[in-house]
Amino acid sequence: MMNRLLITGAAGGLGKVLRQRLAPFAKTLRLSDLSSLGTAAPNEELFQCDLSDAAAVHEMMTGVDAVVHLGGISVEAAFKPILDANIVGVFNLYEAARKLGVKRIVFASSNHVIGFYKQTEKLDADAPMRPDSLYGISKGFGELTSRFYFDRYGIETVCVRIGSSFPEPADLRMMSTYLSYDDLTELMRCSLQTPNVGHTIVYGASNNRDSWWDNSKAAHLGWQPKDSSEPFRAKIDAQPPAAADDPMMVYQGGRFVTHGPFDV
Ligand code: NAI
Ligand code: 15L
Repeated sequence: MMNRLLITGAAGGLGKVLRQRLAPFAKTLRLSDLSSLGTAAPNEELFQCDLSDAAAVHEMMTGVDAVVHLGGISVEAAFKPILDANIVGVFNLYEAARKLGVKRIVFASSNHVIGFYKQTEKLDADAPMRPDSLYGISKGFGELTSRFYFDRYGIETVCVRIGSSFPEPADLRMMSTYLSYDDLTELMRCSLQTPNVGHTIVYGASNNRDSWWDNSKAAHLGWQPKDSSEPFRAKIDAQPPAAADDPMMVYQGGRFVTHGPFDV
């Protein structure tokens, strides 16, 4: 078992889930966020900071064995907050990892790095990025940064292109992108514990019937999703149908392709 695992973005939706579920895999969880993290349990250390603050990020990373990096802006937004949280934030994280010798990071990337592909296309890890938003661009920056820090410094990263990880799918698109919390947890465990992951890109989706993503190039992780969106199909089918040309029905990133532009 590792000594200390850092989870950034621990006050967020997935952070709250993984705070509970990753506890068995480390003696100590260090939890970080810009927002309040509540009260520390006996196995927890809390560290509130802004990812854009390099000195604070260095302190946050001190004494850590591995990181699950969830922190940052998680939807489309104006460029400045995305620049600070997701671009400067990821750079600060990797620089701290380099200086402190942290050797494994699991990066919460997003399907929005490939969101401008049509839903008729099947993608694997080698598909060129086609971001659908400034948010998607920032996740692409994170993936490229992690690639560089592996090639140059040997810091291993699993980039998880998370689909839609919520208690249940909200619409027809999410029937393809849904990632259950159980499958997410197991994917995080595999990403943290598999030896020699190098630099891996994996799509984070459950075993959904109408998936667009092929994870054969991440087979070495040994991750086999067990859930699927099928139990929710009747509920989603009961929703009023969207028009065939609604971006939700056309693009892998759904309506993210239409957001913005925003003022800086
Ligand atoms: P969330 O928005 O609920 O959580 C993100 C957390 O990051 C928040 O608690 C926020 O306070 C924190 N944060 C934002 N800016 C920060 C900054 N400058 N410094 C420190 N902390 C900051 O998002 P969620 O759904 O929990 O997602 C977690 C990660 O997974 C995000 O990176 C998101 O982009 C990614 N992701 C999530 C998906 C999902 O379906 N939930 C899908 C694809 C990617
Ligand atoms: C994401 O990247 C977002 O963080 C999440 O809120 C959802 O919008 C998800 O993608 C999705 O595509 O459903």
